[in-house]
Amino acid sequence: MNRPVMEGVRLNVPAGVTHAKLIEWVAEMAALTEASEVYWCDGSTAEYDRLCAQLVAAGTFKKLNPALRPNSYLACSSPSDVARVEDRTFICSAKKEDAGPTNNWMAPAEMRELLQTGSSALFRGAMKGRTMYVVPFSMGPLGSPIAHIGVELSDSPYVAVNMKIMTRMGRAVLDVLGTNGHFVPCVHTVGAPLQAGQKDVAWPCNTTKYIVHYPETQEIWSYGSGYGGNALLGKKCFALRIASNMGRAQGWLAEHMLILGVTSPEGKKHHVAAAFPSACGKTNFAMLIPPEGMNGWKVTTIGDDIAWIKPNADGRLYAINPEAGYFGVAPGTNDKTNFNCMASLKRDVIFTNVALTDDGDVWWEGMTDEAPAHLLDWQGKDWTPAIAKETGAKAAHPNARFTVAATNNPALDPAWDDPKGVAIDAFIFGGRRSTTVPLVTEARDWLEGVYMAATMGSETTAAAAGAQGVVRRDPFAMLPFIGYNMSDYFQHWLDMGQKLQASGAKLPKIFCVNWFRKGADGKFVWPGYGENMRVLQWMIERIEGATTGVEHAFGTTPSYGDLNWNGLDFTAAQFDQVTSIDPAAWKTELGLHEALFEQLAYHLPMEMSATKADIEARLAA
Ligand code: SAT
Ligand code: MN
Repeated sequence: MNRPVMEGVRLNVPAGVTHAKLIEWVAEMAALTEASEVYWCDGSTAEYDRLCAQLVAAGTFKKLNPALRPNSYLACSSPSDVARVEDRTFICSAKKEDAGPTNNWMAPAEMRELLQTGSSALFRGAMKGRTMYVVPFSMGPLGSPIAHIGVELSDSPYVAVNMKIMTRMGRAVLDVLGTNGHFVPCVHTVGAPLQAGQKDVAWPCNTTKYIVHYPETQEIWSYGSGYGGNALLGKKCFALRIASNMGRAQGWLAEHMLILGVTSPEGKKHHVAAAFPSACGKTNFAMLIPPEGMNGWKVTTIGDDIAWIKPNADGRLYAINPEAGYFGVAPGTNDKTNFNCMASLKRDVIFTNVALTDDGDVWWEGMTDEAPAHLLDWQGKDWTPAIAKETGAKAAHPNARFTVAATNNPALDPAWDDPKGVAIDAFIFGGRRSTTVPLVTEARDWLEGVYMAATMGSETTAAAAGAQGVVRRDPFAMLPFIGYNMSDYFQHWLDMGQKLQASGAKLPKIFCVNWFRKGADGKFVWPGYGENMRVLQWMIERIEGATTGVEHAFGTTPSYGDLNWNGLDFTAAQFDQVTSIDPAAWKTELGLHEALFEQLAYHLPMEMSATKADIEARLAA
């Protein structure tokens, strides 16, 4: 059924789509953005192939050598559009206090004027000369009681094909929506309208960028970027920023966490959810292969980036992965750091900002010990090891990414798509810290765990635009992703714990880890990757009540003899280097906790300062 709108653009509503509110919104957005065409994605493979071919013709994609990397593509972005833009990300709640001091805020009416209603509003005419893709998607298994639906309107076919991999996308979602199902409206434009006859560029975007969320009306508006979380709006914008608001209102958690299953040699299975900031190894941890010497242990992946966690009737917390694919960091990924990931990337991949080899395959720093003799770097320039040595030029951008379906992962957990989710036994929180924070600490109770997560610090990475390697507080690894006031978020975690405890359920244990302590030589002391299984085993044994640890000022840590060292030569002295507690460093650290609490004073739960006082008293004793 074709229904004309004012400007004469056909809406091309597919037969059988009867959701009046959806159709009305699409019409309104087509009129506002002056898109030249409207196309509804059905999510089929034929459509994916067609759009990819179109992206190849437009110069956005290069098709990789099908003999080396079947059904795969490389996209290289504009150098000004390579990562999330946190300083351009806004939470436009009605009240500023509800966005809190860690989010950028603007009054909704003011933002709407700028984007939508003003005479020179940015979205006005923003899609001129472009097709508006209607991308219906489900975050979580289609029809699951934990899942939620969104519809993204985007003028980027790159976004449409990435959404096909990253979410359950297409016609089936519209069928679940029916005539009046609830969906989160997400509007995205690269902000590069084309005048009649104007030739397009390979990666259209705008130097002005806005990533905007209206929590009260659950809307997302994204302008000017085509990259990652700025543009694939199901991910950070919906599944974290908007969903954290939904979770707060409805009594559940939307977290920046991987979910993995871990099976012991005896066949007993546990599930853990682990929060680390972007580009700190969530994907590697979620696909971990236990080292030799730990035969019989097995890790399976439920998710690698985001967890939606809801209390079940049995009193336990159940988690689903709302996504259907991985948008992971390529540099540093190799057969040793993440064998399962490399296996996942053998085919059916969209690579963004990695380097192109002369035989039409991809390469990135760390993929092989030796770099190819010649490459085209992520900006299409000649690259050789000699040039790199001289200029420091990277072949792949440090935030280069792959987009691949979860079903490509050989370690995929059989329950990854289970609408009911998996019961969580433990939460892990970890930052990237070259000093101070020990390898692993177990919280003595829920409150102590919430304190650990809330005060977590991490060195910044290339996943966000801006300075790298700077320690900043990144509570729950959610600093860029909490869609409301952070103090209220801490309170929500405390309330959830209290409610679960009141129901008589056994709460998940909470652990804090740090794989990144460095020695005097500036090198990581802990070998990491597969060896993290040793820490995971200790956690499982703690959950089972099968091992001990040593209590200290902040919690409980294993002593050297508590970890399984079978097959690894790691001395007690090295162990001391990654677990030692330096009182002076901790004094400084607690000062940083205090600075965070001062910043978050409005609504900060009293328990936070009280827990800090307890730690200080224990440290002084
Ligand atoms: O937000 S992205 O999906 O671009 C990557 C990340 O920061 O985890
Ligand atoms: Mn992430």
